[in-house]
Amino acid sequence: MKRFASVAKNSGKVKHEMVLGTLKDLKDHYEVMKKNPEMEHAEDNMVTVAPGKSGEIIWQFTKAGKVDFACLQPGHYDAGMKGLVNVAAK
Ligand SMILES: [Cu+2]
Repeated sequence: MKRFASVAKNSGKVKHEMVLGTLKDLKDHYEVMKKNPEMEHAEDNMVTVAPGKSGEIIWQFTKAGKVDFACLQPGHYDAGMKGLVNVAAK
């Protein structure tokens, strides 16, 4: 259905990531990240981006609706690094 390609550019000074998922999955993962801040990710629904670098997520959505995303680096989610991808029906 909807193919989503997102290039995330990190122009900051610290590592960020973009993770797509349900709010519950994001929050669960965030708790794990707080205990393991050096976690590296290779899953398709997430990308970790070092300072000055770019990363990409390519994702196939199967239904219309809103899908959450967030940066799960410790402290970042709490600082408001989150948002919604709006998947259109057509
Ligand atoms: Cu971040």
